[in-house]
Parts: sequence; structure tokens; C-alpha cells
Amino acid sequence: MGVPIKPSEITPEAVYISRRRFFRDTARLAAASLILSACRPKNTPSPAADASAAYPAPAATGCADELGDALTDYQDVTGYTNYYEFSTDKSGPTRLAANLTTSPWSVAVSGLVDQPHTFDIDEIKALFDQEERIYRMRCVEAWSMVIPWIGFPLKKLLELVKPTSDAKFVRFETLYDPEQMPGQKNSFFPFPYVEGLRLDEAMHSLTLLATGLYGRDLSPQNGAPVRLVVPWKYGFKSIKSIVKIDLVSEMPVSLWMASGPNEYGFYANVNPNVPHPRWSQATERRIGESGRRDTLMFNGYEDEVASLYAGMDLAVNF
Ligand SMILES: Nc1nc2c(c(=O)[nH]1)N[C@H]1C(S)=C(S)[C@@H](COP(=O)(O)O)O[C@H]1N2
Ligand SMILES: [Mo]
Repeated sequence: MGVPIKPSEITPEAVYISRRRFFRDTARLAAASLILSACRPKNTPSPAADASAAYPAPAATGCADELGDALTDYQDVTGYTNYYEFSTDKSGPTRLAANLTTSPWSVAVSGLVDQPHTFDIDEIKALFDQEERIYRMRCVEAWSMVIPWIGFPLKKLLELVKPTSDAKFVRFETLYDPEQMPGQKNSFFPFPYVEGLRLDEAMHSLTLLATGLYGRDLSPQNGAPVRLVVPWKYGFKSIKSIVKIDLVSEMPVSLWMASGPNEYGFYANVNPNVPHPRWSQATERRIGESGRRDTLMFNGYEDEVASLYAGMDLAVNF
């Protein structure tokens, strides 16, 4: 299918002429301009008028991740999602989540903490500086993307509520509202969606609470208004539309552990050497690319996170 050229992609004449002058100038500047245009991924939206003023510009930190991998198209990031509360197919959530009420919204943080607090979503955005982070997202189904998130380290929120010394794990819960989330009427999955992290994983500086992507508020199908992003783990750990965060002493049972304990473990670290019972995890399909690429240990974040699992058998603790 042909992709129609959008008016925004056609270079206005004035820009074209000044660009020609620019190219005549010096080779060095010409090279810089090539880098700039290569940096603009196809179909990048301009910043939304309603985006929080505190948000950095889209892809403020660059056009690619730290490995040089290009950002995945905005259309793919928002059009190809997993959100079982709405639909089990990839395009369903885009349509079915469109009217999810994301304001007002609050996130209750409690359990083994000295200062339990229920945060309003606006409070969350005001309290914590929102920064852009470009992360690879690797789904357990063996597809992947590169996404410019907006958010802040979960660690900052946890420090505010002050976990007690008994707190060993963090348990997250998604909104439960079958009227708004038709997929929750499917009794096959034990909704609400629950996920968990060990406290040290939750406190790791890569672990993000995201409120936006591509310089705008999160779209509902991507987990608005606030979701977790843990880039070295399979995507299902990155729970969407969070309403509850509890500090607990025991390892939480996630929705996926409850529905398929032989297939989905608690850790779910991306690992090319440990196959899923029904498929290999050695390679993956990067959305927007043809062919397959090798899957990287810990999704390419090995230097940052391997020490969290020192001495653990990752085939047993999968
Ligand atoms: N509440 C909830 N969170 C969820 C899911 C879900 O179905 N429900 N799907 C997970 C899966 S399997 C993946 S791969 C990622 C996908 O995030 P994305 O759709 O924003 O790319 O979200 C995860 N978070
Ligand atoms: Mo996934």
C-alpha cells in the first residue's frame, strides 16, 4: 500500500532555496544538515497544543537510542499495542481505548511505607521533573520498538513515600472498570492487571513512570495517564494505566504468572538464551524493519542491570 505524502513532508520553496544556499556554504554545514534531516523520524507528530508545557520537545535527546537504532514511527507506537483490557489484537486498543477517562485520575501509594499518599495525576506531573528517555521495548512475543518516553524515575516517587525496612517488592495495579474496559469482561484473564518488581529493580535509575511519549501526553492505548516502563524486561512488566502502587514484603503474583506460570515468570528479563516454552527468544522483529535482528541480553541494558542478578540462575528465575 502506498503511503500518501503529507503536506508537512513537502519542503516549502523558501526552505528549499535557503537550503541550496546552505549546501553551497561549507561541507561541514551540509553534513550537519544531513544529520538533522536523518534525525527526524517519519511521521513524527509536532508537539501537541495540549501537551504539558513542562514536556521536552519530541526526541529532545536525539533521533536514535544510544545504540544508534532509529525511533519507531509514532503511527506504529500508537497503532500497534498490547492492552488486553480493551482487545487482544494490536489495533483494537487504539479505537476502543480512545474514550478512556484519564482525568481526574489518582494513584494510591501505600503498603509498607512511612508516608502513604494518594497522588493526583496533575500532582505527579508537577512534583517530578518530566524528562525524555529513549528506550527499546521488547515484547515477549518477539517484536520490538524504540520509543521516546516522557517520564521520571519511579525511585523519586518511592523515596517520597519512604518504604519501611520490611518492604521488599513493589506491586502495581491497573484500573479495574469493565464498563470502560470491555476486555475485562473476558473471564479468561484474572483482571485487574497486576505486575511487580523487586524493590532494588524498582529503585533502579532506568525504571521509569511514563506520562508521555513523543513529546505529548500518553495516548490511552499506550497506558495513559501513567504507566511503568522497565526497558530490560519483556514488555508485559511495563504495566499501563496504574491506579495503585503497594510496597509489600512478599513477591507479588502478576496477572501473567497467575494465567500461565510455566510460560511467564516474575523476573521476565529479556534473555536470548532462555526460550519461551513455545518459541525462541534469540531473535526479534523490529517494527518498521524487514528481517530479524539478534535479541540482546537484558535488551541491551546489561552493563546497567546485570549486577542486580549476580549469582542468580536466570533460566530458573525466568
Ligand atoms: N494493563 C496492561 N498493561 C500492559 C499490557 C496489558 O495488556 N494491560 N500489555 C503489556 C504488554 S504485553 C506489552 S508488550 C506492553 C506494550 O506497551 P505498548 O503497547 O505501549 O507498546 O504493555 C504491557 N502493559
Ligand atoms: Mo508484550
